Amino acid sequence: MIIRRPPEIPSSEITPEDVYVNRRRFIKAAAVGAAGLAVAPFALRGVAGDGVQEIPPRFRTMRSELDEELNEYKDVTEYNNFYEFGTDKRDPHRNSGDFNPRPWKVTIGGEVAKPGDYDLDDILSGVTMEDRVYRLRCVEAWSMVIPWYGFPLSTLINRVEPTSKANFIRFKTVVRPSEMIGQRRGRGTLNWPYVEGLRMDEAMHPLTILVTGVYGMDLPNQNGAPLRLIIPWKYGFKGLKSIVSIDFVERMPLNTWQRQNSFEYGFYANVNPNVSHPRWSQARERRLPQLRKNHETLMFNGYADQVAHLYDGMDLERWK
Ligand SMILES: Nc1nc2c(c(=O)[nH]1)N[C@H]1C(S)=C(S)[C@@H](COP(=O)(O)O)O[C@H]1N2
Ligand SMILES: [Mo]
Repeated sequence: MIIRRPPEIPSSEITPEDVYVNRRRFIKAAAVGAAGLAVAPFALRGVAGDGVQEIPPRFRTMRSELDEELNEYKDVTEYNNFYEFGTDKRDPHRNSGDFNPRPWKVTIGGEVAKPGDYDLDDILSGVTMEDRVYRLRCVEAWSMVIPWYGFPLSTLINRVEPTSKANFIRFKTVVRPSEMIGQRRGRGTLNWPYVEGLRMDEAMHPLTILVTGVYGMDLPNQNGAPLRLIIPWKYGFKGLKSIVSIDFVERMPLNTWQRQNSFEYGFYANVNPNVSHPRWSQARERRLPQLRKNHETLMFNGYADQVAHLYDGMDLERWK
């Protein structure tokens, strides 16, 4: 996002069309077979390449609420933004193998009755995990449909009992230059730690989730293991990864991309097809694995009915 290139996708990020077309054609052809055989194409879309698990069967028929197909596990886990591991879309998958997300603690502080260093296992004990299929719309104008595995952020907020002064929440990503090549001296692209923030009503909204998995399995390192945030009506950069601290604060915190370039990025970052990025239009998006902007971008990324009221009376061009 900081690299000044023409707005279209750089050629280095584009998988040759024939690769995708052939793969898709193959999957389609296989899928018309008998019901029993329909398992086979799905397994092909699984994690077999990584050699560990198979995608759980419930994802075979899962679609988004707008009846969209899920993106393949491979798209979700090999095309990432996680600048701590490098700025190329393939870097996080390639460079995050040495990162160790267990054990993990999250420091919760600021305006709460129950601050402390919480063990992740303790945070997760007693919460009900669920699959949530959301569109992820990156500010760079590409998108995916992803089955996250997580729980509402509000569950954790209620547990730590914010005070009446808690108007916003500030989140931080871990800093571990020894395991994160992008954080090493001289490689600097951003100021670390990566920080993000939400207004309390946004944080409490039932669509806002803390995520520990994708496709029902633990998050791979490149997707923000072991705990990350997802706010589906906002640009992807609000969903910070590998969270180590959550602070309840009175004033609106500064977030990484706003600090980096406040002309281009704001605090709210609500998906809005009517407000262009200074360097490109946000009216359309490229749904991976497509090469062209083949989808219209929807207001609030398609979640307007649920969230538009949060911004009643706000000038969305000013509060971008
Ligand atoms: N700590 C951290 N979190 C981050 C980023 C990052 O560079 N560092 N990139 C953001 C951006 S721009 C996007 S689009 C999403 C991508 O999430 P995904 O790779 O799981 O699809 O993560 C967000 N969270
Ligand atoms: Mo993004």
